[in-house]
Amino acid sequence: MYSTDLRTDREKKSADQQILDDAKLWDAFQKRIDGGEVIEAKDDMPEKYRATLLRQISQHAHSEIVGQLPEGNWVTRAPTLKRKLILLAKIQDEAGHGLYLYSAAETLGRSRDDMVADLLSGKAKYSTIFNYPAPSWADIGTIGWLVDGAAVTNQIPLCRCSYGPYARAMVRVCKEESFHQRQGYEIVTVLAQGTPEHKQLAQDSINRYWWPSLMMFGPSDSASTHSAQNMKWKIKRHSNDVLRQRFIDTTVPQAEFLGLTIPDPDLKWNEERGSYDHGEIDWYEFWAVIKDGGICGKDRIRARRAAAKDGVWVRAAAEAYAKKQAAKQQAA
Ligand code: FAQ
Repeated sequence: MYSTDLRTDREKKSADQQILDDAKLWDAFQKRIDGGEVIEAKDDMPEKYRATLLRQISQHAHSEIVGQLPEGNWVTRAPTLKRKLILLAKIQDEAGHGLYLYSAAETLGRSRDDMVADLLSGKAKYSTIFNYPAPSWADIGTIGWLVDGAAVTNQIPLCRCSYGPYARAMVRVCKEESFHQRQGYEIVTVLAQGTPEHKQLAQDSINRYWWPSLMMFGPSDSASTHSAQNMKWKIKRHSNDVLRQRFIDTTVPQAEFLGLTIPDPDLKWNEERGSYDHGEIDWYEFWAVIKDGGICGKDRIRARRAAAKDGVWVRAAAEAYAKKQAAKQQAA
């Protein structure tokens, strides 16, 4: 008899209808996913699917862009001209990955300017790995070998992600990341086969980067908030722990081949599982780097803000040029 619901019967009916319509949409959508269909930008999709994709793809794009910074610091100090050229090409690839990913994210209805604004304000996340310093040349090898290696392990399944624009962007990204992984391993190989001092540089770098690389796969499955739903929607094809284990199993023999040690005293081959057992990841450190930016977080954001400010005239010039070209074409 008494109610605080002030809606008219007609309004109530339309709200109930909306819930029914949403349920029908969700049901039909899940059937499409279960049937292996690819979802395209103009298709109907639940708002949560759109939002979680936008979140993941924009974080991924930011990671590619911020990821250029530790390597960028080494361009002027690369030991030879050949190394400098390879490093420059790799960094350019990462910029390209950022651009494909921002474009894929834009198909979900948010502008690149808005996404970048979130990065610059510190609101948006990017991979924790790029908040660690790269103080030696060996780190450039290790970033290629371990960081790109972890990235490509995580990203190959994304080529089969249910959202078409993201999946298609990932195909080229993965080809390039595989090349990055190999060039990194080659740098580490040269160091490992050099003088004892060279080998020590490589070992110190693995000691720095091993655990942060494992953290790139995200929290353990029991602490992952998005995994269950995103696997149901086939955005993710495997859980964080499954991919992390795949990376460990591939990488440990590569380190052994070079006579380098993985800094994990609990690492040992488990015959029964056909896989390596490993030590506990320091999740306190992981969440602290996400929350406070770790050692380099403030520098990374400062560098991106400076780039945005210094690049204003470049963007204005590019826009003016594009307008001039369009006007010329129209006149012709
Ligand atoms: N860092 O529920 P989950 C690269 C956050 S590209 C920071 O498990 P999800 C190329 C997560 O966002 C590297 N935050 O989340 C390169 C969520 O927070 P939210 C980047 C992290 O999405 C190489 C919360 O924790 N790759 O390296 C991290 O299901 C060399 C709960 O986590 C990608 O982005 C982290 N490590 O799984 C460039 C790949 N982990 O948003 C230059 C695509 C988790 O609720 C040089 N992304 N969080 O506030 C993915 O596959 C997924 O998003 C995961 C996380 C696996 C990263």
